[in-house]
Amino acid sequence: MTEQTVDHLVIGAGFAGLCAAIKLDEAGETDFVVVERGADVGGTWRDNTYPGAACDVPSQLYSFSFAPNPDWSMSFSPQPEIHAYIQRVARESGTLDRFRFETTVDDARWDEAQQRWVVRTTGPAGPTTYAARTVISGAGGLSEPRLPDIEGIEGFGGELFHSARWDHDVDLAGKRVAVIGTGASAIQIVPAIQPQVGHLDVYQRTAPWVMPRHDRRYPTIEKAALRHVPGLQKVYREAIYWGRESYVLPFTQAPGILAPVQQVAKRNIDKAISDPGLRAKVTPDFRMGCKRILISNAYYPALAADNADVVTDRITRVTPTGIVSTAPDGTETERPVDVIVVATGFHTTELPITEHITGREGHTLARQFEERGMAAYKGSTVPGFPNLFFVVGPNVGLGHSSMVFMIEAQVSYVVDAIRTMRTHRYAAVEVTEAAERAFNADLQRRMGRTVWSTGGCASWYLDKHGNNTTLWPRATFTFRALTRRFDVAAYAVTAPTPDREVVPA
Ligand code: N01
Repeated sequence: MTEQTVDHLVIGAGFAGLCAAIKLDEAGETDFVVVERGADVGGTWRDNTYPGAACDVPSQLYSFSFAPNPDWSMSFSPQPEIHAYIQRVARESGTLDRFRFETTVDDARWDEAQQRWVVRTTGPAGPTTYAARTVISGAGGLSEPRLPDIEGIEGFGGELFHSARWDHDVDLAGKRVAVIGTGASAIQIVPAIQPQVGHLDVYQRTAPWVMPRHDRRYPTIEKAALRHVPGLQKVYREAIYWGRESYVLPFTQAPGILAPVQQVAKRNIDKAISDPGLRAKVTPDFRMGCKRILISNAYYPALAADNADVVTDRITRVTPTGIVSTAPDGTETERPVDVIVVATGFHTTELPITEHITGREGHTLARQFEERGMAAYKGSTVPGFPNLFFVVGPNVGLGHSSMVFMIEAQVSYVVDAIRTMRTHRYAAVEVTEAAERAFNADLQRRMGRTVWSTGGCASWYLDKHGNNTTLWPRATFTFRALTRRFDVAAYAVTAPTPDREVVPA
């Protein structure tokens, strides 16, 4: 067992963890480690290698503001390019020497006497225990695949894998393939594999709204201009940012405004699908925006292809050789299948890392979230868990814009907290119950008017109590304003005096 003392321990090396590492380093907080269970940086963009994987937010915005990239090939870049971008930014940041790959966090426990987190990890060199002043979790909400609980699925005799764990050794050519799910991942997978498979069954529980994808390849001359014309990339970024931000009002206050946009999505169906039965099947029965709005020009044509079927009957069980579904009248149909692709999403409303984090009062954060609901102050801090910061914590997700923007805002809050702690020699900062409750009461009050609550759908945005614990219900610039400075008044602080006296902030 190795023991090591560090100032800061960052969990995860995706956009969030990497941003934290870079900004800590820039702030002179160089004594940190980043522990990452994968073998490389990239997080979700390392894990999601499925055919057709690409970002549905334009790359000029879905990238770090401090690391613009004039070389994006497309306005919506494919996954390999995004992963390569993250790798390059990591390499050029000079922080990689502090990344510990293939290292999992087994347990993080607050030690009140030491005023430090004791974090046990397992990595290639065996177990290590870190004593860290702060823990910054960039473990993300889309890291743990959610497998559907379907009778018999373990006994399936063919190949079966989750969209985020694509098995590239499986050759789909000519095979009978089933895709379960019709979310953001599935609608990219379906058109990418449909031309090569023998037969494709798409199991749809809820039809999504799918808008045309206005993608384009950047010509060489435009890339050269983006590289050489001062400020041009910033202009692109700002234009995309404000275009996206125009969705905030309809999403959060006036969902009716999206009615004409919904018509565009309907036309997208009618243009690609002539069969009225299939058109009806894929037309959503909830208001646009209630679930993530998807974009694709190829999804509906793929569903309309001769070798594809959309199955809307409920899946009742999986047999060793097929999938059995049941029609509303009780009729069962078994469809034979060689490969099942499970595109059923992630454990988003539980934040799996919280099972491994034990706070000041001796219980896990998962238990606290289970009892009180998943909530944090500004998506970042939780009472009972001093010096623990989230990047992409509760209610920081977006339905319309770039998560990288939110990540940068949140990291600036965390770094300012650490700066404040150093300046005032605080050993610990812990958000007060009152501040956290007031923040979330206001947030949930705002949720009442949003399309996510009123749009007539069931989505992973909502927890089992019907509370939206995942999305940010205001403008992203408001989030940035709220996180620009660490507001120590919302925190109880502990000074590093021998008697660990709590100092009112
Ligand atoms: O997962 P999802 P995803 N039986 O949870 C269905 C991000 N992302 O991996 O709608 C049958 O959205 C489920 O049905 P229903 C993005 O934030 C970003 O596609 O719940 N079906 C749904 O159709 C996104 O939101 C990009 O009724 C079952 C699907 O599976 C998030 O990742 C690209 C089922 C799950 O959809 C997750 O997307 C891709 C069951 N038991 C993903 N359980 C970008 O481009 C679930 N389903 C940035």
